[in-house]
Amino acid sequence: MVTRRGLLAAGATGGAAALIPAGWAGRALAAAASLDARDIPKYVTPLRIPPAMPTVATDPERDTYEIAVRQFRQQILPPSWPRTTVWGYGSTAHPGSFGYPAPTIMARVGRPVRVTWVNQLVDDRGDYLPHLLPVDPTLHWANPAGGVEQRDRHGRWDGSPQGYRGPVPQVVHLHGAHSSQESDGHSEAWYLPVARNLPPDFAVSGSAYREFRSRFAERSGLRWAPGSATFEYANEQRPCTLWYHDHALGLTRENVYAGPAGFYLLGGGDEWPEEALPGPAPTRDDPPNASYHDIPLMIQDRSFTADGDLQYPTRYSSGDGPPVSVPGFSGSTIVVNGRTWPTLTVQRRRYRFRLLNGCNSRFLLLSVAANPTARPARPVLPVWQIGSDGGFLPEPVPHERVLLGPAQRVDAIVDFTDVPAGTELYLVNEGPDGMYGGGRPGVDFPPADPQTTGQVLRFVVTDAAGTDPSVPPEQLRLPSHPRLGAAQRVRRLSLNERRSGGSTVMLLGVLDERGRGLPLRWSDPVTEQPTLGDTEVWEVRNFTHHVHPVHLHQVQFELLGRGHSGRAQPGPGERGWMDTVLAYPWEVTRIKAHFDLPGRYAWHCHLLEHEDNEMMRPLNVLPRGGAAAGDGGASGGAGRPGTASTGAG
Ligand SMILES: [Cu+2]
Repeated sequence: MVTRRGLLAAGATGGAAALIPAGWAGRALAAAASLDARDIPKYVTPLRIPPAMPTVATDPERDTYEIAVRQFRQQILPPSWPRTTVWGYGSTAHPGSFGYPAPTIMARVGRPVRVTWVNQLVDDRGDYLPHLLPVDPTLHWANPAGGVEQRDRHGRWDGSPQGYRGPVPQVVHLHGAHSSQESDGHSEAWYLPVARNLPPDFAVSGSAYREFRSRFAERSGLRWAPGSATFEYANEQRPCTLWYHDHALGLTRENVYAGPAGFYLLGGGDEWPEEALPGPAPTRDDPPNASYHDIPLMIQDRSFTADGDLQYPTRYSSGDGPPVSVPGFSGSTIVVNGRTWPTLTVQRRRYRFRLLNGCNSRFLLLSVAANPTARPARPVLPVWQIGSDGGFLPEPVPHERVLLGPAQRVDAIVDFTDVPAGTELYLVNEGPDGMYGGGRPGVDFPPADPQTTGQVLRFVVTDAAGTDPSVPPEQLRLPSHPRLGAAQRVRRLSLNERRSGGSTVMLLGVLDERGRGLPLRWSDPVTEQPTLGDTEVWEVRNFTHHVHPVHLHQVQFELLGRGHSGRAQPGPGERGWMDTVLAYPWEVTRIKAHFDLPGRYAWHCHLLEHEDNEMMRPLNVLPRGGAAAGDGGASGGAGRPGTASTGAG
C-alpha cells in the first residue's frame, strides 16, 4: 500500500527537479549550469530593509504614487558573486528607488492611496523586453499574441524554444486589500508596456482593461494612460500587513519569480496605540542610517545559474514542443528581502517582524534556534504572533514554530531582551523541500535541507542602545476583534486533481449532487456569485493530496473550522482575519466572508504554479436583485435567510 508518507517522501527529495513528475522524459534546453546552493557562503551580507516608497504628491485627500516595474541588476548573491537580472517596482520620480523587493508603501487607515502602475519592461531604446524565463504559451493565459480575439485564452506556440518571447503583460494586485473591482488588479486587466516595436496585431491589454478603465474614469475623472493603470486603495480595513505583486493571467508564477513584489503596511486606525508595539518601520523622510525595530521579512526560495541569473525549471512535452508549465517549484536557496541568507544585527530588545511567505509554492515552518542545522530544530525563543493576514489577533499567541503557506503573513514579535550580547541565533525552516501534505517534519515528511533551504536568516545580538518602550508580548492587550454576523448562504466547494495530458492538474470546483468534487476551470460558467451585502460560509473540500493556500480577493474572512467535519477549532494563530487559508488534504475548511463590493473578482490557490494552470475561479459579487445565471452554489443550509448581516470593516 502506498502511504501518504511514502508519497510525500518520494516527492520531496529536494532541488528544483523534485517537483517534476516522475517519468518525465523531457529534453533539457541548453540550460546554463546551476549554481550549487551549498557553495554560497551564508550570513555575509546584512539584511536589506526596504525603504518607504516615495510619493509623487501628498495632499489632504490622499497619497499619490507613480510606480513602475523595470528590469535591472541587483546583488542578490553575496558580494563578489555575480549580480542577478531581476524585475522590481520603484517610483518613476526616484530612479534610485527601484528594488527587489520593492520599497514599502506606508499607508494609514482611512487615508486613500492612489497609485499609477506603469509597465516599463522596455530596454534603453524603448523596445520591449522579453521575459527572463521561458514562458508556456499554451496555458489559458494573457496571450497578447492572440490579438483582441484570442487574448486571455489558450495560446499557440510559435516554435521558439523559449516559448513566448513577446512583450510581457503586467497588472498589480494588492493582496488582502478591500479594493473596488477596477483597482483590484484583475488577472484579465493586464497591459503591455508602451514599446517602440509592439507587434501591430498584438492585444495591448487584457479583456477586462477597458471596462475597468471606464469605471475608474467615471469614479475619479482620471483616464489611464496606455501601458499603465491607476488604482485607488481606500484603506478602509483594519491595520495589517499587505503586499503587492503581479497577477497577470497564467503568468503570475514567472512574473513574481522575476521579482516584482513589495510590502504595503497599513497602520493607524483608532483602535490601538502603536507605541505599545516595537517600532519604528521605515518612513518616507528618514535620515540615513535610521534604525528600525519593525521589519518586514519577505522570504522566498530562488535558484540561480552559475552566472547568477534566476533559474526556473523548464520542461518540454516532446523533443520539439514548447516549454510546458511545471506543477510546483522548490528553489535551492533562501532569499530574504532580496539577499541570500542575510544577517541582522539586533539589540537586546523587542522586534516586530512582518513575516511573509513570498515563495511560489514552498511552505515555511519557521523557528528561532541556536543551532542552524540540528533537526528537529530546538527553538530557543518564542515567536509571538500578534496578527494574521488581515490584522491583529484577539490575543498574542506564542509559537515554537510558525507555519506559513505562500502569500500568508504573520505579524510577530521576537523578544531578544534576555539574550546575552554576542549570541548568534538563526531563523530556521523545517517545511518540506517539495509539495506539502500536512503533518510534522521528520515524521510525515523530511524537513528542508538543513544546509541550505532549512536556513533563513541569522540574528547577531548586541547590547541595547536605549530603552525599549514597547510592551512585552505576554502583557499586550490587542484590540477586540469584530465577528461577522449570520450567513445568508452556505456554498460547498472543492479542490480537485485531474489527469490532463500526462500530468496532474489541480482545479477548484463545486460539488455534484452526490457530494463529489466537480472540477471547473477559469473559463467555465461562473458559480461563485454572492449577492452584494451578503455574508456567506464557504465549505471547501480538499480532494487532493496537497495543502492548498486558498485566497479570496476583496475580503478578509474568518476561519470557522477545519478537519474532516469542518468543525475542528482553528489554531490560536488563525483566529483573526485572513485572506489566505490552508486547506488540508481530505479535510473541509470552513470560512465566513462578507461581500460588500460589487463586481468581478477571483478566488484561487496561491501556489502560483497551480493558480497559473487553471486553479483559479471567478468570484463575482452581484447587485442585490440581479440575476445569478449559472449560480450553482447550495443555498440555505446553516444560513438563516433574511437575517441581516452585521458586516465587517
Ligand atoms: Cu493549489
